[in-house]
Amino acid sequence: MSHRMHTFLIAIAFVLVTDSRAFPQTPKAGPATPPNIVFIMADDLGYGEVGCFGQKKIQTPNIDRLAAEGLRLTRHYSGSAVCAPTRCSLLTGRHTGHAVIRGNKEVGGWGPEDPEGQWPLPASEVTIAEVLKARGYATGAFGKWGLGGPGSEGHPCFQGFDHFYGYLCQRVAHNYYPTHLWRNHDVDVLGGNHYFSAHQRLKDKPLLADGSLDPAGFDQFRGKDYAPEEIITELLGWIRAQHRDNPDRPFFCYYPTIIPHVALQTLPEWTGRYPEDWDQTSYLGEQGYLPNARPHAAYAGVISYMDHNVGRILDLLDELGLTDNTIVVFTSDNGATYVGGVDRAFFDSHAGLRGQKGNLYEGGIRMPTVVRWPGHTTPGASDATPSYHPDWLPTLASIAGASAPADLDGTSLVPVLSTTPIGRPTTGCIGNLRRAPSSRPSCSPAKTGNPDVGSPSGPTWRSTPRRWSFTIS
Ligand SMILES: [Ca+2]
Repeated sequence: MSHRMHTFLIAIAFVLVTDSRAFPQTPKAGPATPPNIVFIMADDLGYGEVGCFGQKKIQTPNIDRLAAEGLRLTRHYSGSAVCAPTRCSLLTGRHTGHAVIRGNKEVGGWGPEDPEGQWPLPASEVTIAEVLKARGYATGAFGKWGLGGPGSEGHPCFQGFDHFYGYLCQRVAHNYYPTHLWRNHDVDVLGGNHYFSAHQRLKDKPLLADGSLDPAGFDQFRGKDYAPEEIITELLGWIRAQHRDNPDRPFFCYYPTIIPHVALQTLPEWTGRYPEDWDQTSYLGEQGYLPNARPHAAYAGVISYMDHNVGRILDLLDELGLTDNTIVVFTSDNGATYVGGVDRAFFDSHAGLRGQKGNLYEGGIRMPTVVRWPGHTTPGASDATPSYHPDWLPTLASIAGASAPADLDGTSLVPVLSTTPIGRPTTGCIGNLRRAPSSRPSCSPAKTGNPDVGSPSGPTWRSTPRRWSFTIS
């Protein structure tokens, strides 16, 4: 075993395997006025894809600002290596050995008339939103839900959120120009868009008469109403309304943006910020999702647009005088993708870490994470304490002075945020579990096509009746 692999495996063992029973989550006396909480989660953003985590090509000045004013967590891990189980782990404080959503299990279908949604989060689960709502918080979610479709018990409005706007269904979120989004239980029609599949190919490169590329040949993969812009507009309006109508009531704003998850559908003004010579060839859809005339520039552009939206939130907090009493967290849900025209090597998307989305190697699960908590985090600091998404429920409950369920897997990071070392227990798991709790979990190398998944030298699974955990081979 190489030294690098050995180091990696130790890290996996240390981080991924936690047992909260050694750390009961005793509610703590909270402050008289709990802080507002803005929790931003990117979608498929790699560890090295923002400037403050080493990115050289993609401009992310606002996330970098957040890091300069806050704390970087340099060994913070996602709840899973794909979308839905990460969201479940994050919101319920349980790792994928205990969490009820363990894979992107679909409900409905891929056609425009098929029902939307993924396997719903059961009503019995307690989410961060429910914990904070019980403490008096206003709660809003904006972006990609993925834990239950329309009318299901997993719907965000049945899981503690007063207000939801965005995509309920992850499949629909493959298209940045959907025919509709959801506002609470109601369809919000995006009248400027017409339905088209987010999974298409161009047989031939579209050319002009002189043989040069015809950019208009890619226009069929765009609409007029750009969902990420609709979502950030709703979010900013909601924060503004909270401040106007309930200035003494703290809020929890959960922003699981769809960016930079493919399809590559970037606003032209953001693609145009990056060099023409980055893209000698177009992406015609060979690896799924949608073609793009300038895939490198589009990928960098959409991340910079996401960063711009982070900046709009920070600017609004400044404008409303809320910055000093608002904790802002930025993280991602899993590593960068390997499909849809994304070039991880070009961007060094994982800062040299092995693996990618869908992997349980570092590239799949170590997340670029920043926390700004004025008066607590040290500006410009970083901390390498292993931590992961299930830690956020007990952390935010502690900060808010709210009561959290006792049987969580996460551990409060409040000491870490104040740069105080904590010891961590050493059992638990992060998994990419695609099956029901009663069946054997799988990393499904055949499905992902990733040679790193389930390789002989990688983590393997061991099961007990209510518990899954890594063993290290
Ligand atoms: Ca994702």
